[in-house]
Amino acid sequence: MKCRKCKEKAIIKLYEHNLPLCKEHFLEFVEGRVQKAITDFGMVRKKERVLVVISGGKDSLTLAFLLRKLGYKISLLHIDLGIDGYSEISRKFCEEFAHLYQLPLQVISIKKEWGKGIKELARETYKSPCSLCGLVKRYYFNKFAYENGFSCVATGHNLDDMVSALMANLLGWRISYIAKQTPVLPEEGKLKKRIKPLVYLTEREIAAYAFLQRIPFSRQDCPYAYTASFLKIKHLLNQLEVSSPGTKYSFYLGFLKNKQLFGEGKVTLRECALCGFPTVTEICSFCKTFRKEEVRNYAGES
Ligand code: Q46
Ligand code: ZN
Ligand code: ZN
Repeated sequence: MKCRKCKEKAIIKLYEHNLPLCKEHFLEFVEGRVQKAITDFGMVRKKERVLVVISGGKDSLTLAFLLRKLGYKISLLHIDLGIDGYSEISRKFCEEFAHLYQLPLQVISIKKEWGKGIKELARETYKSPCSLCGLVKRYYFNKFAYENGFSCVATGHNLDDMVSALMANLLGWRISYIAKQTPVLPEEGKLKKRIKPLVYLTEREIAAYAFLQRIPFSRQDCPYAYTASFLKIKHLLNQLEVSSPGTKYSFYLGFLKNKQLFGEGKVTLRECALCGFPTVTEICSFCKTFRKEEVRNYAGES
């Protein structure tokens, strides 16, 4: 198999594009896809400050690596979830990455903030670890970006993540969530812009890029990953992709062309009466979950 561009030995075939590439041209391809996504969707300009959220896994660390290589001004944020036997390793990879590439890293520790890890907090608040984790991460990313003058928050969601989330929401006809599966969610008041520059790349392409660039990343899975229903959808979509290469890519591009069918996913936001951050209700979900006493006092006063 020869590289389509230079006829040297190919190291990978991108089935969805029917494209064999050598190492040099594959690296160029990946970098080009990230820059194209940034340009196509007007994600960010080089002079703006980007907060890259990293978990220690391959997608978020590869995103940080790529944005740095492409010349964007980035800082890193890691949320230490306090999951014993998992979070220590994730954090170590984030710290090593920041040190290796000389990037500023901020760590928010849930145990330090709330005295307990996600597992214990989930039990106390009658939520599943994943729904609490999602709530906590979204709240802290946004708060940190807002309070520290970042223009946007970048996450490592790839094409497989976007397509499986889209599919899961389509199966449940959650229209407002469907509308939100876009590469950019615009800024709204204190809600910072969120961008997904890896949206044109598959998990396989990112893994190959990380391997070739020798990016050290954690290979462990979160102990709660098995509970996420979209993983089953990811698996089904992968089977479909084997028989019909390019299905995921064309499905997602088709969504972007037709997304107006699902409305704009816009809701009227106001500021939380307790913390001041955006919410659709009087008090945000974060405060309802973590500031129960203040919520009771507020309800008593009003
Ligand atoms: S980290 Fe958090 Fe995931 Fe672990 S607890 Fe669930 S949501 S599975 S991306
Ligand atoms: Zn080549
Ligand atoms: Zn609040």
